[in-house]
Amino acid sequence: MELSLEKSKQLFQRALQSIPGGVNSPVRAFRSVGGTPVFIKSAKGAYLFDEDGNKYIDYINSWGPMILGHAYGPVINAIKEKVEYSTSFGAPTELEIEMAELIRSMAPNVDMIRMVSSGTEACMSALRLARGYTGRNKFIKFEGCYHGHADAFLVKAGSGMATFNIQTVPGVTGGTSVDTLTAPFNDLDAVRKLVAENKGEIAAIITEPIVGNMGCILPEAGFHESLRQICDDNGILLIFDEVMTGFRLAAGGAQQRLNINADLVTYGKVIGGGMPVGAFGGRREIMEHIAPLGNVYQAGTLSGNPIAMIAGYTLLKTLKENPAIFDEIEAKTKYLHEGMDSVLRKWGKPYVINRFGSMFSIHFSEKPVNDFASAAASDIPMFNKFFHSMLSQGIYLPPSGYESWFISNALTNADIDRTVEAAAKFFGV
Ligand code: HOZ
Repeated sequence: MELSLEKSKQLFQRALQSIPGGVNSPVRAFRSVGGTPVFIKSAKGAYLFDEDGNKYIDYINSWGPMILGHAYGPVINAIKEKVEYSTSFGAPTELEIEMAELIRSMAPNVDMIRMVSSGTEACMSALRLARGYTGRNKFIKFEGCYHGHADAFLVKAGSGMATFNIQTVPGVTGGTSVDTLTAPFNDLDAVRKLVAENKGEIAAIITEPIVGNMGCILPEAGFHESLRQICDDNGILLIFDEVMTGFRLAAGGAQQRLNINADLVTYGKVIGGGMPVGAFGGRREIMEHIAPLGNVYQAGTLSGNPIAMIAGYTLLKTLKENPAIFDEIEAKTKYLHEGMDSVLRKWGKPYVINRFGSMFSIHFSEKPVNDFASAAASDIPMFNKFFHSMLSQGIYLPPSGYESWFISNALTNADIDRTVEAAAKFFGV
């Protein structure tokens, strides 16, 4: 079936005149999968509706935050009520305290938390804090992990950097990236080697505990436990980037699911219920180095913005009060996994499904996909064909083989059945 995308095509042509690449974030331009990006008009529950009136089952969910589906009633009503009081003050509010207290009550090992406006800001600020606290400059990140677009992180990064095969970013100076050390995800020997070669110089190891920016990639048994130990033995801070996993995998995020305490943790879009929010938090003695208590400077007029706070607060409170949601959403993801598995097995060619909680991805690969090299070796052109077939059948997957799918609890088993049928049609089984 060919979708009618006339309006999207017109809008894209118009967008190209005034917005670089026609989009405000590269992956959504569809350049790697090809074709015209779909322009979205509205969304409700598990569905997206585009400008041409097409309906899609959504497996992106705004890259994570729509855990309870789009336009979730209590979040929308809370925003409507709050907006009457003005949209920004640049001054403290009681709601920010309530938000901080709520996050502390849910996330392990977070004594204090500072709000920012995006995951990028959260990771950038957490790294600055780790450097300021330890008095060291270098840090280790993993190949294919994406921690936002701050200069220091744009080395061997995943997400759009991987999608567009960008090796070095013009504008990021050698001086900025010289302190960024990289290791393959799941490769403890590489981490130990870097730590030994840079003894006493490494401020932090930052990782996505479950990676979502090279597809969904899982840690091997003992990986995070060993990272924790290496950090403890060497005075290095462990930073968990929970922009995707926080409050999605469990009330206490990946820290709770993996039973690992990070020293600092970063959050993003989830804690704004889809509004532009980020945060970084951790142990009191570290967080007390942030200005105005300490000299590690970090600031923002829109930090703790009341509309973003009420949206996030309402979502997180719902998740805290209804922990069964995490089981339900995981059961749905498992159901999707089983359905896709049965289709792909009949197809008979190599594939790998990775799943953790409500994160999921399919790589067309003969070998296990557990790091960037194995993700990059998968058949990306095959993914691109799969993406377009699914899109034309009303299933909206991430427009890149280097992104995780995110499942919402608004999704029904009937939606999943429809998704699996669409896949079966593509694979001819
Ligand atoms: N970097 C995001 C996914 N990892 C995509 C952001 C977007 O295009 O909205």
